[in-house]
Amino acid sequence: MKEKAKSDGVETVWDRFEEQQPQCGFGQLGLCCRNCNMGPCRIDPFGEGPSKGVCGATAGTIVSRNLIRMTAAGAAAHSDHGRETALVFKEIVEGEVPGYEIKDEAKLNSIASRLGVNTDREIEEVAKDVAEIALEDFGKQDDEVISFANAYAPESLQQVWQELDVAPRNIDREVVEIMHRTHMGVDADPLNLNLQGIRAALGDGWGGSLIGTEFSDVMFGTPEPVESSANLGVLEENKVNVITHGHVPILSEKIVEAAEDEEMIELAKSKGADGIVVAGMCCTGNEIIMRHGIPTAGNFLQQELAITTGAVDAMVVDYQCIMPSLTDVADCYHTKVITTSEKAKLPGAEHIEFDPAKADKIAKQIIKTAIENYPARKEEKIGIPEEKMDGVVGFSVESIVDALGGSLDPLLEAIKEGQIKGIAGIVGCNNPKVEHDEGHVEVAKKLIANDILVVGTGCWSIAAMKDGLFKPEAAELAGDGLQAVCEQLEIPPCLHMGSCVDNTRILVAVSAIAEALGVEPSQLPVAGAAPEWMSEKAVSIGTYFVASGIFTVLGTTPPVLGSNEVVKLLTEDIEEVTGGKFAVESTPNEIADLMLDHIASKRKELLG
Ligand code: BF8
Ligand code: SF4
Repeated sequence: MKEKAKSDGVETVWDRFEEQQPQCGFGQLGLCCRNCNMGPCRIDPFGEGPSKGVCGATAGTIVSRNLIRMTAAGAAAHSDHGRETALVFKEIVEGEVPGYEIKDEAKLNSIASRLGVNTDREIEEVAKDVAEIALEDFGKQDDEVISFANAYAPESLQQVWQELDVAPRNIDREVVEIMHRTHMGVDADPLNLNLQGIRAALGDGWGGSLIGTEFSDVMFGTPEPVESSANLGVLEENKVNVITHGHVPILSEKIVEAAEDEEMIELAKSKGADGIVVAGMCCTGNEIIMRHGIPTAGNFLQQELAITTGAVDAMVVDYQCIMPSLTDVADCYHTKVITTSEKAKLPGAEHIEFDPAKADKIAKQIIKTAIENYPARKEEKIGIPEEKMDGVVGFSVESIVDALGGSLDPLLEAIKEGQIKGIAGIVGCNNPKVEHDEGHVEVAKKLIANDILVVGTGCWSIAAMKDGLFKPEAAELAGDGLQAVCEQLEIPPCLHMGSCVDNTRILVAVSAIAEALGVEPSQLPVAGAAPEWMSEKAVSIGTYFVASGIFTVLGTTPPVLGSNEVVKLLTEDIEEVTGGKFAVESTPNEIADLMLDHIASKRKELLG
């Protein structure tokens, strides 16, 4: 597809990445500060030029401020998504959004029970209280930990947060406080700055993202194993192809429904198409593949390539990870890029604003726009690759427990017996700094070969699926122990747990395992990795995992190397307090080795 792009005269992310070389060294090290207009200032990493900014800020201050601003943006993105989900949920209860419903009452009751809400009432009453508590977590002004973190995080973990004074008090407030503290002339202490970064990240993982996941399950159903397929080959030449790209299931769920509407299918046929294909991309793709088995066209680095097939009649986007280049690429074909969120408009795109109160009508309007664009295809530019891969997805914590026969015991037993040596979470993006998907796939393969059960989310999941790792037969690539477990349970050795907000499913799973064994999450033979991460959301994710006791390996270097103090804090000192820490390794082999070593040493400590 890269070659097709070239011959069609399309510039891609890889071309622009080349043009950016060499990238700015100060930026890479985190040593550039633009936080006030006495600057911009930069610190000489070699100690020959300035060691302080105009205001006197040191490398440690500048690196820390820059890093936690990344965390703030990531936490904000996730949590704003979570808020949107909670607001629609509240509107369901108030009867303002007729297109949505409470689909999974059992899940709602389980959330309510965790929150201490009385479930012995009409479901609407329960829902009202749960929605109120969630929205309070975004707005309350006291210093108590947010209710969701309090309800979901293990007691021992919360104690650590209290001791460090990093328990999140309000999901939004922690983000605002980062912006305040990093303003010129406020917090200059690297440790203090990073602690606030941790607090905001915890507000994301145990707050905003968690609310996003839980409420989406209630409204759209908790995922269960379902077969589907992934890669650009899921597009069909003779059908209207609609790609839904972005993050929020509130829109993509409705797109899926509208495309199944008889009236829409008839309209597509009247334009000469055989039907309508909806395919996902990035995390909104993960949301609809997990819940409905809707195929996924690709992950982050494939968004431009999808349009390059010449067969995408509309690419519908909401927000996050949407490249502004999409409209340039679309200009070379007939594709309509349709923006839907007031928060995320693209010059050159058609804007059809989504409003949950008129969800069905707007979703149909979007599908109709795609259908009407079908006859505009440029025949000579159509070229859909054949590649697609099948697999089983849909592994929520609930469905994993079901697959295990109703309790975690068989998994714990397999870990104790050594059939499964440990559990690894692989998450995150694509990044042109890494060969597309190679980090994701190779790390996963090495881990399963060593009897590590792999779970993951985000663009990792799509990479793994395209490589066949979600097929039950992929168990053949696993070590003997893991293979036997997979065959017995009829599951693949790598489990798709959802979108990036659904990393909270991993937090919940790890907490449940730790509680079942009566230990801290940090004592478990568990490790995480983000081999190809690029987004600020990934910074927040990595931080909340480390602050929840999980050893986390990054495959691309975060901009912190300009301060030894900060590097030591994140890769060594933090382990003494939270039990988790970061490491950075660039090759998949080394990433997997670090995880294997960590898991082996935790096994030894835990099981002898
Ligand atoms: O939230 S993994 S590139 S799509 S940021 Fe984006 Fe990264 Fe993909 Fe989903 Ni997550
Ligand atoms: Fe320079 Fe300090 Fe202003 Fe940053 S805050 S730009 S280091 S003077």
